[in-house]
Amino acid sequence: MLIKHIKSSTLSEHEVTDEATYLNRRQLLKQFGYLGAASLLAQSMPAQSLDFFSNPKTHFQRHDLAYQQAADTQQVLTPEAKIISHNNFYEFGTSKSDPMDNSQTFKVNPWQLSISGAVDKPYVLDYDQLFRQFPLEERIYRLRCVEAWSMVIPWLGFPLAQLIKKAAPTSRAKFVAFETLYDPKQMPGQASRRIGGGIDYPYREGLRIDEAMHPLTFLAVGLYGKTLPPQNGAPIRLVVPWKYGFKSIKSIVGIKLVERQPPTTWNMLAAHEYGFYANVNPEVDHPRWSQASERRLTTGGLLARNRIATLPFNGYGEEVAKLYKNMDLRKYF
Ligand SMILES: Nc1nc2c(c(=O)[nH]1)N[C@H]1C(S)=C(S)[C@@H](COP(=O)(O)O)O[C@H]1N2
Ligand SMILES: [Mo]
Repeated sequence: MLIKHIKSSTLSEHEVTDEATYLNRRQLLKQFGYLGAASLLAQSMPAQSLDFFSNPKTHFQRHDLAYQQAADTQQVLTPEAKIISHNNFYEFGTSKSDPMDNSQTFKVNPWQLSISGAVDKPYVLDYDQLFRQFPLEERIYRLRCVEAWSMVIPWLGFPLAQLIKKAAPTSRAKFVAFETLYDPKQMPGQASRRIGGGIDYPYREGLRIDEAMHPLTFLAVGLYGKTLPPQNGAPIRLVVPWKYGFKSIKSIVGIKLVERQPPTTWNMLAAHEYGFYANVNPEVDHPRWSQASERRLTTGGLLARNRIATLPFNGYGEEVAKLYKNMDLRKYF
């Protein structure tokens, strides 16, 4: 198999790549470029840390933009332990610890992701192809949940645009519809409305085609240099950094190019609270709470409860505000 999949539940302390080591590795990558850094790392890192960074077969690419962005804004990466234990993945239960607790036997291999609909060349990717079909990059993105907490996460993956282009979309492709795996035997939240928060599964999401093709829109197959743990959406999940986290659908099996705006899970559940667009917007409050600020989950201790101002489009406005130029963002929230 291409990448060793370490189950987070079975990890002992020394096996977890700590954030300091991780940052050093990023430093190395920056100084020497990927190839030089990779060979250095292969010699200096303990065997259990061998992963995307040190495996020449994974085509990992340095992504200067991401590093630049992190340095400029002085973002502190959220510790890996937090990212993999504080999750929203209602298929495995509605409390923050449920996804980690209930997903460790979730089978991600074999997997099939189909790309279909208004395209000339529909295709299917199997598990190995998810990691090999497109060059992998690292992107450090802020993730802002609609519940007003946020993290800074180093993802590994590739732009959604590459996957879509390969399918040769037709002129009828105006939106993209995404679907999570439906497997109630593996996902207790799909087997019980009580456990699954009353959602009508499979979980569904959607983007306008120009949003989907935007270079920031990302499909992640890893985080912190390793394959995704199940609770974060293994083996492949969407990441749209300027939108509320619920748009970033996990464990995707279907991507369909469609003519009309597709139904989306949270909008179906409560249309007055969750819009189709769901762009992060400090000026448009959720009916039940303010969106003006957020709790940034960073280091432990006091900083873990850091309250910071929420930025329009989650701080990515320079890149994406133009997509919504003539739209009333109060109406299209
Ligand atoms: N299939 C599916 N995808 C999902 C969710 C979910 O419940 N089911 N929750 C969403 C929400 S509300 C958020 S904030 C992010 C959380 O991603 P993370 O757990 O990796 O931080 O996943 C999103 N994707
Ligand atoms: Mo969320």
